[in-house]
Amino acid sequence: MAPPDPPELPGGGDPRREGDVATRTRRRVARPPRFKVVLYNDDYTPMEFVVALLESVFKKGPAEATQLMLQIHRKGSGIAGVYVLQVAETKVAAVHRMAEERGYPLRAGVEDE
Ligand code: TYC
Repeated sequence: MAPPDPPELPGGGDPRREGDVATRTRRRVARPPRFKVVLYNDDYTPMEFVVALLESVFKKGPAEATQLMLQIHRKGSGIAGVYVLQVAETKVAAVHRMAEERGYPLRAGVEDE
């Protein structure tokens, strides 16, 4: 009969091959890099539009969306969310498309985490 599998441990190492907890290397893939989607303030985009966009595109609740919009309004920019690159770029494109449809100058961008 085969010996039972060793327990799963943080880091994913295999005790049968590594032997020592302190020197074990990762066996599984690394976490993919993540990117911030930054939203920028401007003087023309209506506050209600930014709140609605934070709810629909970035899945914020109404209270968090309102607070974040006000923070961007006061400080000049704010982080709408953190995502893998392809998702971050899709969110930025959605912001720009929705703003342009209504003639608003709202801008968003992707930054390294
Ligand atoms: N400053 C805008 C106004 O007073 C509101 C606003 C907030 C615009 C956040 C953009 O990312 C933004 N209507």
